[in-house]
This record gives sequence, structure tokens and C-alpha cells, in this order.
Amino acid sequence: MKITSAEFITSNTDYKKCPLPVFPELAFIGRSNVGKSSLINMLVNKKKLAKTSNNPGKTQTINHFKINDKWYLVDLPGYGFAKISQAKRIEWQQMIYDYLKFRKNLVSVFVLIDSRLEPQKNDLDFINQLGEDNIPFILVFTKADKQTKNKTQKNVSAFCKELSETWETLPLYFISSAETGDGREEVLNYIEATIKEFKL
Ligand SMILES: Nc1nc2c(ncn2[C@@H]2O[C@H](COP(=O)(O)OP(=O)(O)OP(=O)(O)O)[C@@H](O)[C@H]2O)c(=O)[nH]1
Ligand SMILES: [Mg+2]
Repeated sequence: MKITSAEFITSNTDYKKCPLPVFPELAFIGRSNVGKSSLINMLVNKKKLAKTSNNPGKTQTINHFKINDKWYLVDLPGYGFAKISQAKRIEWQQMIYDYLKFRKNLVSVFVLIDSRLEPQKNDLDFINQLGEDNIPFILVFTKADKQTKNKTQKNVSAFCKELSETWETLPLYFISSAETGDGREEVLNYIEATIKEFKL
């Protein structure tokens, strides 16, 4: 799919204030610093559309970007960010949970996993919760440029093995790099197919 336009629309702390749910929407979630905002920028080919940072905890709200005037990409805050108060953590968790559960036009969630790490409990817990709530998702393993293909494959296989303990069928997954653009075509093809199924 060709990206012809990508613009920032709004930042919200409540899903009820998000843009009217009349276009299909895909959201990016995952641990703080995993590369959600960077992946959005890579997909739309605009380096500074979503704000990125070396420090975890950069994205703190629900951010809507309108793409090709026809669908939304949504950048969410990360989970597992240590340097915030307990109260703030609970507030973010509730904001994200309500958004994921109640946003009517959300067609799929991208759960980003750092391809350099062995399976992490908070990623697995998050995915299992999505399953319990019947929220459709796929996985994207990020930062693949930072290591050899072998190492990436080893971590991906280990993650799938962990998932197969609780899941009968494994989710679809892609491997990506915001640096090299690896995975871009695959993710955009998936988005193209998924938004076609959206009905008001
Ligand atoms: N080498 C490399 N670095 C990446 C990649 N993706 C993200 N980064 C770097 O990782 C850091 C975090 O990226 P962000 O996109 O801000 O991560 P995020 O998941 O949006 O983080 P929060 O908003 O804090 O939750 C930045 O320094 C990025 O440049 C990648 O594919 N390859
Ligand atoms: Mg971010």
C-alpha cells in the first residue's frame, strides 16, 4: 500500500474524547522504549510524526494519526515503565485498557516485542489479557537491525514456544527495524487487508 498522507490529529487521555470512530484504526502497544513511535514513523515515512526518545516513557497519551485520509494509526504509552509513580501507572493502565476494550473502530492491535530479549513476563501477561478480552492483535518484533538474524530468530522462536503453552494457534507476527525499514511492506500489506474488513 502506498502512503499518500499522514497527519497528527489529537492526543487524548480518555478514549471517549478520541476522534469519531468512523474510520478503521490500528493501535501500537508494547513495553516502554520498544519502538512503537519509531515504527509508526517508519511505516509512514515521516521521521518526526510520532515523538520518539532514548528515554522510556515518552508517549504518555492516546495519539491519533490519520493516514491516507481513510484510517487511523494510534500511538499508545508503553507498559513496564519503572520511573513513574504507582498512581500514574494505574492511571495509564486504566486509560489503555479502556481504550483497547471499548474503542469501536479498533480493527487490530500491534503488540511490539523487543527482538533482542528473551520472552518477558509482562509481554506474555499483556498478550494473555488481550486474549481473555477477545481483542484482535498481531506481534511485531522490533529493532532487528541491532543483532544477527540468527539471534532474532532464536528469540522469536522462544517467544512463540512460551505462547504455545497457553495459545492453541499462534498469532501472526512480523520482524521489523525502524532503522532499515525491514518489515514495512509486510506490515502495510497486513493493514491494507485488515482495514478492508471494517464496517461501520
Ligand atoms: N536501532 C534501532 N533503534 C530503534 C528502533 N526502533 C526504535 N529505536 C530506538 O529506540 C528508542 C525508543 O524508541 P521509541 O519509538 O520512542 O519507543 P516507544 O516504544 O515509542 O517508547 P515510549 O513512547 O517511551 O513507550 C529510540 O531511541 C529509537 O531511536 C529500531 O528498529 N532499531
Ligand atoms: Mg512512544
